[in-house]
Amino acid sequence: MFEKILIANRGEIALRVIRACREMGIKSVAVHSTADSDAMHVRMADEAVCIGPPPSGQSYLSIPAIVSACEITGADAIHPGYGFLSENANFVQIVEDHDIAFIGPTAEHIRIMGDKITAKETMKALGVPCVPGSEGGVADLETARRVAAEIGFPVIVKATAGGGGRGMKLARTARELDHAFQTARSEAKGAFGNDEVYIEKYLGAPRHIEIQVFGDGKGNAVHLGERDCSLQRRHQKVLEEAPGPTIDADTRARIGKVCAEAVAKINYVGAGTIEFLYENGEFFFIEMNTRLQVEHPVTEAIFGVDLVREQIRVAEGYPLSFTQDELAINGHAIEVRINAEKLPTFSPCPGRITAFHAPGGLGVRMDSALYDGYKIPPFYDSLIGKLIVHGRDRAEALARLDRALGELIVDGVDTTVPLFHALLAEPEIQTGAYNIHWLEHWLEKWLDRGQGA
Ligand code: MV4
Repeated sequence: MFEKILIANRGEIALRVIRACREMGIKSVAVHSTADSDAMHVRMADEAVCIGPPPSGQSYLSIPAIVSACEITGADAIHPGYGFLSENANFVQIVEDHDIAFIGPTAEHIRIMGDKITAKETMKALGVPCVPGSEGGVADLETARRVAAEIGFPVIVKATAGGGGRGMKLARTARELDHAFQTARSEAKGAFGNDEVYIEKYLGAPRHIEIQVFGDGKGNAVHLGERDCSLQRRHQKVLEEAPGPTIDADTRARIGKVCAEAVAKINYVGAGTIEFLYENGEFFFIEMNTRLQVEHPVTEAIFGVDLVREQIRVAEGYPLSFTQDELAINGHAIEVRINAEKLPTFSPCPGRITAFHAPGGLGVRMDSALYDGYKIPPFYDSLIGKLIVHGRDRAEALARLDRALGELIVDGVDTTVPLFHALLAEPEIQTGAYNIHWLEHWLEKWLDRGQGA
């Protein structure tokens, strides 16, 4: 049994992990930069270690500093949260070489899924449906033209080292292919030091549906249904919901089984998310995330499970605490991400919080590291809270979200809250009739009308 876990993160996700530790009787260690001495995660943990100056490269991303903090405090394990070092295979390797447990998948699985070509080949071989495209990498223009001619335009050129929307170029016609291919390669070289690219058929109006999976590392795995994360702005998720408004029980069981079996076969350990584009009733794998995701609470709400507790348990070698048959969906959950940002530009808005009140009541969860008088530092992500609502059905969840947003008070900085009030009034949000492009189009109109200004 772990006695002490170090959380290599900050903000609301650090609190999320500290809370799970406390419920399990495990001591927690916070790490923080000098900019975060007054942060909530430092106050809430049992111990705290300062690991460096404000820039994350010298603190939350500093492997020597984090491993040293582990040794000094005698922590047995590290929980990486999301972002920062959570999907860094080298970090995982170093942690394990120091006899510290990493709460997450193996370095090998992180490496496989971090390279998008290898990830796709692996998933394809495991029977997961993928977007039609090149077999592996495309090294020259001639091959690019041949592949594109085979699958048909439009096509998208993607960097194997990319992911999450970075390093992609669209070619609508053959005329655009040469340019798309060359710029994708040179941008990939510049951004990732790796110019390998692959080509896929471009899907015009899909939804982003992701399947939550969980493995025990010993050939057993379950799925916890899907989340619809189609509402994004510049590849940043804005609102997520579970179950997906367009996914029925049969469809869920089918794709869920494929995903659970795939990760079981590779002895995957811990939480994972298999991302799909979903169009005309078909799933197409795009990427796998080997971490706990920001939006995990919507899955927790409808399944009534604690995913962080489960991550800690399987990292200790315990079996999964639920079987697939025991996992049943109860109601509907929606999360909105609240950012300290100024509309209409969404520019970060750090500063002093002069008043904070979190909403409450039945079916309301607010994960936030804010408090009255807290000063949001300018060095990190602008996410300041996640509001998660749970209702018996989607309509109840939507009404509850509007109610809870009305109770929320964040004074002193601008936030994205006004956006959500407006979004909830839209028929497409009320009915769930949106795809990955809907939000950007709606925002353009909404901001043009001077809203949120
Ligand atoms: C695509 C696509 C259309 N066709 N791949 C963007 C993020 C990365 N995870 C994959 N992305 C896309 N890949 C094919 N073959 C459209 C996108 C995409 C997108 C995907 C999910 C959510 C929002 C998006 C916004 C723009 C483009």
